[in-house]
Amino acid sequence: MTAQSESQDVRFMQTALGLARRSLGRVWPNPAVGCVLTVPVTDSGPHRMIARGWTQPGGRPHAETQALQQAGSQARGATAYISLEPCAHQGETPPCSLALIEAGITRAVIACCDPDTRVAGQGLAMLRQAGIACVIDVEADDAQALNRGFFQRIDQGRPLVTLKMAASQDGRITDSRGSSQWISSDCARAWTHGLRARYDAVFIGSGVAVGDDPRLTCRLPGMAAYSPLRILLDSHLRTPPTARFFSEPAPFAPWLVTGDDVSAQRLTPYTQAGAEIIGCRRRSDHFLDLQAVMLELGRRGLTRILIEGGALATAFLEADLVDRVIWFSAPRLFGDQAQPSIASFCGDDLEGPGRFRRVAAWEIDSDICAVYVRRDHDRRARLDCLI
Ligand code: AOF
Ligand code: ZN
Repeated sequence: MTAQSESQDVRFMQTALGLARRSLGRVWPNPAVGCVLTVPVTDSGPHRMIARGWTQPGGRPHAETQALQQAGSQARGATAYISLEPCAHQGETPPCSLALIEAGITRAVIACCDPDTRVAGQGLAMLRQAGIACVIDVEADDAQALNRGFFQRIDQGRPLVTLKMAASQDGRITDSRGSSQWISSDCARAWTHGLRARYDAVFIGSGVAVGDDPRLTCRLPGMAAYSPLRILLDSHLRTPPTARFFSEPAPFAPWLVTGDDVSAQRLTPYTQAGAEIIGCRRRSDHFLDLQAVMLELGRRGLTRILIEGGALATAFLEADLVDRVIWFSAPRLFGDQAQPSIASFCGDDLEGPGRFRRVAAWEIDSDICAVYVRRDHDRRARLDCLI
């Protein structure tokens, strides 16, 4: 393979990954996949793109189906760039591998294998058996990082967890009067709405629900449909059923996670407010077992969860359930009467050995945003695939 065609493969795969990123947060329980079809401009020259596709909301149709439909008969003899191995199983529609074969694709460039047991190498085998030239592991680090949530749900049973914090320069999450709503700048908050759109669910605890009464939707212009599922963890039902968490119009009914020992009678006002109840077991100290909560969310198909600050941060860090951290620091000082961002933490440094490494930090208006990723994860991935 020439250097030119290798760099062309990388370039088109990056385009496919950019398309996949569009579906992040909207396709659970499925992965977010992008597909680009290309044909040579002249007989042996560089390629041009003829069609693009990405996994559609809800997880179907798959990316390849979309691109093949767009290409029509032009797909004959084309090269397909796909950010995940095409599926090999019969779902509501035939397997994508078969669709690519039938459309007459002659070469497939694939970023990484699909660990779903219904695929797991079989998609690639089908393509090869049909005589399609296959190249695998092109931009694999980025593809793995982008779908880290899907991969993690398959091999660990739980979703990817990103912790988003907004604190003052002296590390407080409320001011001295206990209000925590407006710590970061307007720009940082708008950026957070974009972040919400790329997650399957936003997750808060009762402290945030009672203190801030947040809506947790994506309120960027024209993006209401991108609002993720909202999940509230409230082990002792401290949040009133009148909270905006329950009443705010959103694409999905909210989920309320509480103890599996809570009586149906106490839950009635919440079900009447539209919440779906998830009962989880408690630890001996009466708080919920967070590991069990995350496994239950994984079982229900969630791949990416964004925890929005508050006291839950400490509990999740202590339980070693945080995979990525996005930390906003505002140029403000609230002093020691204000609530600390991390209370009674007995772990080690954020950047300490075995925990996280910082992959980026930049200014958003007057705030600084820093991104940390689990030290052993995604070492060579681009920032775009990590946030
Ligand atoms: C692809 N292209 O765009 C996606 C794929 O429930 P189903 O039938 O939609 O299948 C879900 C599985 O398909 C999912 O677990 C993953 O293995 C694969 N996702 N495959 O060829 C796509 N999203
Ligand atoms: Zn498919």
